[in-house]
Amino acid sequence: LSPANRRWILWFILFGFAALAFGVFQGFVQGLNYAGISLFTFLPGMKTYYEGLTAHGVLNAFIFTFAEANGWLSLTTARALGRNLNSKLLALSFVLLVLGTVFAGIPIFLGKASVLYTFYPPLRAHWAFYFGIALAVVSTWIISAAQLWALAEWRKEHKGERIPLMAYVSIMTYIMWDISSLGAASEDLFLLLPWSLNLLPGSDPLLSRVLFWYTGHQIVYYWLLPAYVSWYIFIPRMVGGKLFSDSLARIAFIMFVVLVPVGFHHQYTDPGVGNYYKIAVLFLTFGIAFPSLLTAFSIMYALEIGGRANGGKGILGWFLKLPWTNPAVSAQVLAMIAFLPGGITGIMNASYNMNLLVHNTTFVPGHFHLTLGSAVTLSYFGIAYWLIPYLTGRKLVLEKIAKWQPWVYFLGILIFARGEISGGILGMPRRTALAIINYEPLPGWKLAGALTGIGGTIMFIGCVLFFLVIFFTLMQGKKMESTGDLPFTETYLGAAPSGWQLILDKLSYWVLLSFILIALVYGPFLLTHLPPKLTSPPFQGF
Ligand code: HAS
Repeated sequence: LSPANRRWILWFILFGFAALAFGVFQGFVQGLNYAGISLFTFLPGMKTYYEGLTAHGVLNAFIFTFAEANGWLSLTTARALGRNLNSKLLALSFVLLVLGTVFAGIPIFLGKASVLYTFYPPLRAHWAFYFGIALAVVSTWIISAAQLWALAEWRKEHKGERIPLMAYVSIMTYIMWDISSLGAASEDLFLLLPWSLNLLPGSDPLLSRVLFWYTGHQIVYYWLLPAYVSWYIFIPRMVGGKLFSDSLARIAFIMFVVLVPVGFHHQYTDPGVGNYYKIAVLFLTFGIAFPSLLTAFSIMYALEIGGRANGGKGILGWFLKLPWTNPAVSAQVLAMIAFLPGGITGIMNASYNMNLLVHNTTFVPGHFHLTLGSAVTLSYFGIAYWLIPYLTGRKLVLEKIAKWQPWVYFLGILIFARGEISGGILGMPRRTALAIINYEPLPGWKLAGALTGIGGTIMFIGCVLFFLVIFFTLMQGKKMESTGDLPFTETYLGAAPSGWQLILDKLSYWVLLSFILIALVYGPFLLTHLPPKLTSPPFQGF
């Protein structure tokens, strides 16, 4: 890795964690809200509940995830292809992400963009907010361009060879995101930004929501797949095992690229969306859960191979023999375990009649803190425990704290999610400042809210411990003589040089298939809803 590549990748990783650090303070306050404790105005600059919730969502769901994916998957692509990514593109992408964060962040902290991370019109934010979000998305596209450029160069020198698996999964993640981000990006650039500048007479809330959720479901896989890259490519080796099958891993990533049009499942209760769309995405959503089931099989098998190699016996004895004292492993295996109920609650959300019960309740944040808040965030904690030493050449310090940190966070998330999920089933509303409004709680809400507050506090402590370890590693970690190579895995069934598997590497086929499916699901809607009906006045003008 060239010094310039290494530098920009490190900056991405650190910037992402800095965004997470700011965001989790807001998250802590949001968790306490459900326990009836109002600290909304306690944090500097925060005046309302919705300001804090917007800051929490934007910093943790967008900036943290974009920065980590940009850095992490640039590294895996560069190493797998044996060539650096274009450093100027990495630098440009980083600068745009920082500028995007500043542009989006300032209006949030000034109370001029309390529109939450879903920014539904007719709620209207300051134009700088929409501009900042656009810059952040463009920064991800630049990384994708850098990856594809490196792949094109690699292909010239490796005619007829299979794309190395580590590069394949990293590049497919970004291809999936390129296709998926088009909805919210066009909403932002063509509808909301000009509207916020008074260049358009009004907004079209229905069309905007549809464009947002077209991206809004797939963004969850842009958050998740970098963790899958680590689970597929690094965890098997770290636990002493091997990945089962190269092709099975490729097939899982292809499914994420093809099954893009599922966003309408966020709109089952939306009266403006017809039944055709709701039924179509119901089946497609069950389809897109399937590659995660493939992943569960592949990774569990790799863990079992490792556990047995370490002397584990019996049906589950191998599980205890995993290298639990290595925080890079324990954080990620705990992330996987949290993802089991995270996935189950996702499938419950996707089931139409169940969704009617839980939509807009705390069940939904319960689900996404088990997925984004655990599967993804805990995985990044685990990755950081070896990646920061690798990138900086400094040995990890405070190792005892690092060993306990994933467990503290994991315990927190279990209690938090138990509160949110049970409260949600009992109708406890999400996005509501329960601590300050006058309401009569339904039976069960008090216990659910208290568990949410307690779990959220423990999660927050888990985050603080992580930041302590990383901060002191950067400041005081002993310089190592060599950092070695990335610890990536071997596969039992490797990439066959010929046969049917070759089709898996024809990336353009899968992109084409994805666009056909998108046209079938979204085409009829767009044909009947374009041009936009810009008749809705802003709810909150500037
Ligand atoms: Fe979701 C809402 C459906 C996955 C995030 N989701 C959200 C929102 C977010 C989010 C942020 O259908 C709220 C948006 C908002 O603000 O309104 N989601 C799904 C489905 C899946 C799913 C079907 N979601 C995710 C992931 C996320 C995420 C991943 C973030 C990273 N979600 C929905 C729906 C809604 C929704 C509706 C709308 C709800 C509403 O009404 O508002 C699936 O992809 C999940 C598949 C996952 C699995 C689990 C596989 C397990 C694995 C671990 C293996 C374990 C091992 C270790 C190896 C099937 C891979 C085990 C060892 C042992 C010894 C046991």
